[in-house]
Parts: sequence; structure tokens; C-alpha cells
Amino acid sequence: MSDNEVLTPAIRALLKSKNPMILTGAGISAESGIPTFRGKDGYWRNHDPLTLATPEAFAKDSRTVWEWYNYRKEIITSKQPNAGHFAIVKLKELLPDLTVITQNVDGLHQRAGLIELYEMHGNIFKMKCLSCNTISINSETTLESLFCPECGSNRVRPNVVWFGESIPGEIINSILDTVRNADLIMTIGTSGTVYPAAGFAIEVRRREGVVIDINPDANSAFSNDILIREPAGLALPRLVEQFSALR
Ligand code: BJW
Repeated sequence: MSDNEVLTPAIRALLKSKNPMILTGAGISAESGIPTFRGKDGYWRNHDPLTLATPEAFAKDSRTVWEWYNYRKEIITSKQPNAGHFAIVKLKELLPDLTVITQNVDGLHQRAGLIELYEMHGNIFKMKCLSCNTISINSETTLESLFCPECGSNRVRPNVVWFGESIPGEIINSILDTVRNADLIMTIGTSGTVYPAAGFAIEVRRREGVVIDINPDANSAFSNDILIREPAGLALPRLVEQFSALR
């Protein structure tokens, strides 16, 4: 298929949209070298990431869970945002009403220069004290650094959202308002299997809004969505460049 056949429907829809939103997932950071959850590199020391990202795993063996998060922090710190992250920054400059929501905890959107962003599953470089609830920065990658700077307790956990936990109230309320008003959602690099994020495209479709999905592989998107079956780092820069030329 030519570039026009692939991208033109998405660009037309973006030009018409009044309330566009983007939802990103692990796939947008794949080209930076960060393993996705459900991809072949997602396993760590034979652990399935989906079993580690749970309150049960942390209650049973907090040391192993922290070691996994520290290992991931090391990887993320050594990687850079890619062309997909930068293209979203450019699109946000062109469309100030665009809302960007990420399921990722890696901070790469911000490192690319995106200022306004909802991190619905938290941030791996922050931790939360289970004694005094203080949320603090934690960029260290050793277990010895795990003390709350406020009260000194070592009862700290990564400030991320695990399975079975709720997205913090103030964030989910703003996100749900965005979703209810969106007439277009661009889902990028997500398998669409984890709720509530997986429900956003469903809600936009229900109100006859447009769903654009960027993902090289099949996922839970519908066949009558606008499907761009390419890596985000390849598709997004072209999409944004052509959108910029036409608006
Ligand atoms: C590329 C690419 C390239 C590769 N370019 N693409 C309703 C129905 C059923 C169940 C539930 C429900 N509501 C809630 C639940 C329970 C649960 C849930 O959804 N379970 C499902 C498994 C069914 N949800 C929750 O528990 C959530 N809490 C909640 O809803 O609270 C209220 C409640 C609780 C309990 C019951 C009912 C209500 C919380 C979910 C928290 C998810 N946390 C994690 C870990 C975060 C911390 C960390 O990073 O360690 O979030 S799990 C993991 O999955 C992570 C991700 O953000 C999330 C989504 O994954 P994502 O981003 O889609 O990654 P992948 O790997 O799945 O996909 C990558 C994609 O990229 C692939 O498709 C590739 O093809 C593609 N790709 N290269 C573009 N270059």
C-alpha cells in the first residue's frame, strides 16, 4: 500500500477532529529498546512481568519485585526517546487541544519534551512510602537507596499501578472526562488488553468517534478502525509531517 492509502484516512480524521486524544502503550517505547510486557523480551529471570506487577507479588517477595523495577530503571535510563515520542510532541504543538495519556511508566514522553501528559499507571522513577504516603523521586537502582526521604521508613513501593489496584482518583476522573468528550482516539503501541485503558477506544467507538490504531501487529483494535500496521517510530513522523503540511 502507498503512503497515501495508509495515512490519508488518519490525516483526514485528525483534520476534522475537535477533541482528539492519544493513548500510548509499551509499543511506543519498543523502538527505544525497552521491552514490552507481552513481547518476547518481557520476561526477567524467568518471571512473567504480569505476575510481578501485582500487589500479591510485592507482599510475598518485595525484594524480587524491587530488583525487577531497579533493573528496568537501569534499562530505561540508558535509552532515549525515539522518533515516535518526538512526533507526538510536534503533534501536540500543532493541536493544543490534543490530550495525551500513557500507560507507560518510563518517562520517555517527558524526556522527548512533552509537558502535558497523564501517566495513568504511575512512574517508575517515583516511589511511595507505605508509612506516611509521601511520593518521592527514586532514580537509584540499588536496594540500599530505598528509604522514604520524609520519614525514613523502608516500607516503600514503586509508585505505579498494579493489577487489581485503582488508578488514582484525580487522574482517572480527568481521563474519563477526556474520553467521554473525545471524537477521535489514536491508540499507539498497546495490546488493548488492560482495563480501564482498553475501554477508552470502546467508548469512543460507542459514540461513533474515530479510532486510529498504530501497531505493527494485530491487537484488539476493530477491523473498521483506521489501522496503521507499522512501528510507531516509522508511521508517526510521516503522519505528523503530512498533517502539518495540510492543516
Ligand atoms: C508496537 C511496536 C512498535 C510493539 N510500534 N506498537 C474489566 C474487565 C476485565 C478485567 C478488568 C476490568 N477492569 C479492571 C480489570 C482488571 C485489570 C485488567 O485489566 N485485567 C486484564 C488483564 C483483563 N485491571 C486492573 O486491575 C486495573 N485497575 C483497575 O481497573 O482498578 C479497578 C478494578 C480493579 C479490579 C477489578 C475491577 C476494577 C489496573 C491495571 C494496571 C496495569 N499495570 C501494568 C503495570 C504498570 C507498572 C509497571 O510498568 O510495572 O501496566 S500491567 C502492564 O499492562 C502495564 C501496561 O501499562 C499495561 C498495558 O500494556 P501495553 O502497554 O498494552 O503493553 P503490551 O506489552 O501488552 O503491548 C505492547 C503492544 O505494542 C503490542 O500490541 C505490540 O504489538 C505493540 N508494539 N512494537 C507500535 N514499534
